[in-house]
Amino acid sequence: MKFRLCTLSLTLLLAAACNNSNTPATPAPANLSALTATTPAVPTITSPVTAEGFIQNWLVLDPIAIEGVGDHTEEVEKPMFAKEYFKGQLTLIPRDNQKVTANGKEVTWHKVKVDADQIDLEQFCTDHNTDPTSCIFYGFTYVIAEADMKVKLAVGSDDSSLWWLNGEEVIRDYASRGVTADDDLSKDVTLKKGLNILRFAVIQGDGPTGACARFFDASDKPVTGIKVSADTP
Ligand SMILES: [Ca+2]
Repeated sequence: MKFRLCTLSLTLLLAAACNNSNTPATPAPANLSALTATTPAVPTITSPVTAEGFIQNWLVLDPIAIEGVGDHTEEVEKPMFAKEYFKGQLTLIPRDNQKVTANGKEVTWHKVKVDADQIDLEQFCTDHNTDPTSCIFYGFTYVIAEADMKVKLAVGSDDSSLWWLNGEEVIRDYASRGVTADDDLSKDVTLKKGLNILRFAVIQGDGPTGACARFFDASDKPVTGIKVSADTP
């Protein structure tokens, strides 16, 4: 071990010696940057979920057009979910009316308050004069819990969808389907006391499109004691 450390030190010294003396220090590795990333503040404007636990408050990005949507299969859509369409796609803390450039086109985040259990993304496109076909939607909401709790995320989507809780992928389903509540259930995940962040991506082919989400507790009952928010402080 000592020898390896010495070798490492020597390598670093040689690298420093070879470096131009005016060159700034090497930037910190990406994992260190992540550790120092700003923690989002807890929103002051919050809303309850429905009596059945459904989340009604979201920030949704205008649809990003994608080519090749047809079969909602892993083979076709895995690369579509993997692609980076806009900077900070999975780390950005969006706010209402914020604009980002995705695939070279300006798109906007919109605050959405749904009346029913699901977000109607086709209606969302009508409301904002965008095209709800062959596209991918990104959504975001804060989930505020009063205590740590072990839960499962339950979602429905039209069509395929991918969901992240606090940066961790928890559900991915390739499917051509309408929105049905609880079509997909995550493994046990933890809602932390305080602020949590839930994100989704939905790939839409044609026709209707939408999504819904709620949490189930350890007794398989909908979690209703949480607050949600689409109001970034
Ligand atoms: Ca559809």
